[in-house]
Amino acid sequence: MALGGMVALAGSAEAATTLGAAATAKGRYFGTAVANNRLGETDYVNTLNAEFNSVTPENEMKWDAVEPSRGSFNFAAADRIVNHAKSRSMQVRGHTLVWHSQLPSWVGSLGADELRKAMTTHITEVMTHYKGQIAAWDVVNEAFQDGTSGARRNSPFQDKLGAGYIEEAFKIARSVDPAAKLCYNDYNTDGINAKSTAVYNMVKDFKARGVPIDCVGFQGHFNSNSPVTADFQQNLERFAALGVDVQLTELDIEGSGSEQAANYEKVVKGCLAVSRCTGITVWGVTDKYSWRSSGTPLLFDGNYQKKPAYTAVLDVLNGGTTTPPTSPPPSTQPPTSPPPAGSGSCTASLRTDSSWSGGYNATVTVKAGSAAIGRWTVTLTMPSGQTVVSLWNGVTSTSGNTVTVKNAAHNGSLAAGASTSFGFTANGGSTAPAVTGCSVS
Ligand code: 9MR
Repeated sequence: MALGGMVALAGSAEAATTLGAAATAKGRYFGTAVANNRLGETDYVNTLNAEFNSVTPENEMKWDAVEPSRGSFNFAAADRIVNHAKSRSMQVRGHTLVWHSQLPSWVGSLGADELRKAMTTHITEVMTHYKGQIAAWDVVNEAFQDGTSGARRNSPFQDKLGAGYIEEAFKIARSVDPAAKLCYNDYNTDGINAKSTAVYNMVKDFKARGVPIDCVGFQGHFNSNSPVTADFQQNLERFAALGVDVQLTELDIEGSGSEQAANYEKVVKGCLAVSRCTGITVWGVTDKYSWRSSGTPLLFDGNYQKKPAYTAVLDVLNGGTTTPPTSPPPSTQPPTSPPPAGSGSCTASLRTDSSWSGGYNATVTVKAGSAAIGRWTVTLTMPSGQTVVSLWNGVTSTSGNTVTVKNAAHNGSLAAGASTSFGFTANGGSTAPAVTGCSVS
């Protein structure tokens, strides 16, 4: 991947002057959604070329654009974007192969057998056309419902092929272009909540059964109703711990001025702190052409002027205000001489981060006593009927209503007085469990 801009020397420190170059220096890409019909506008193209090193066609690779009628493919608009990207050595994210929206009506009217054939043909034709040119594909987009059910969204695919359509799509995709990273992409999954936990459980199941999946896209469409939450980074971490890359795929944050800048800063810092967060894509170059233009959610205003949010993002990427990564490598460095196993003490406390009828997410903070510790074990007594459905940054076992959580490989060693945390999602009630013990055995 080539640089999307110049690297300049600022004073004695080397600071990149464009988003693409700054992200590259951090081992990431910085991309934008691109609309084919804007490629004739000079300011648009100049900004795109100067600042970004990855593009996602905003609409041009969707089913209605590339296969408006069965078996008749039209790649002209998407090709123009891909060719532009290639000519500037930018990478391309493919968006998207299987989605309930922007789906031509002929697809929805097929019976199950024909729909399966049509899905197979669609994935095969589109991925073959772009084989070798796409860094990552959003193979399946937005397959889960909003809200607390954790259920799959109704769509022709879900309703006629069953939930297995998702893994069918990923398997076909792998066979067509084995070099492309295969992503699941969704929105309202940017924090720890019932929907993101449902996606998490699907990805975990895919990894356990060898269903090919390489990455999860978090769209990142934020506004006051859907704010950047404190557990944003933690959510990325729990997915990364499953062994997939994570990417911010459609980032935009409504607002203006320093408040918008602060939100962008949080999100970009969150990505930089997670080593498997491989890149960020904002959902458009300029506020002028945003899908929600009135919310002015992007980094350049309608006159292509850099907004405070732009400066905040560039500064974070340049490391000016960034804290070092916390995961991985481990957030707490092992002490230089490891404490003997079983020595020291710890305490644990639990807080509920969010809850809904029938479940909740919680974080447990584990703190070492006055001596360093090398490992820890926390016990929780669950209210009857509750089960832990996913847990991150710890290793769990259950016996009756006692859940025992031991440290993960990276967070057992704590200096005296230092703390770490693990998180989990429970179903079957929303009453918090009791923390019944913390030991270093
Ligand atoms: O930005 C896209 C807009 O131009 C289209 O009209 C819209 C139609 O569905 O899709 C927008 O992009 C969506 C993306 O493909 C998937 N996630 C949500 C995005 C914003 O709606």
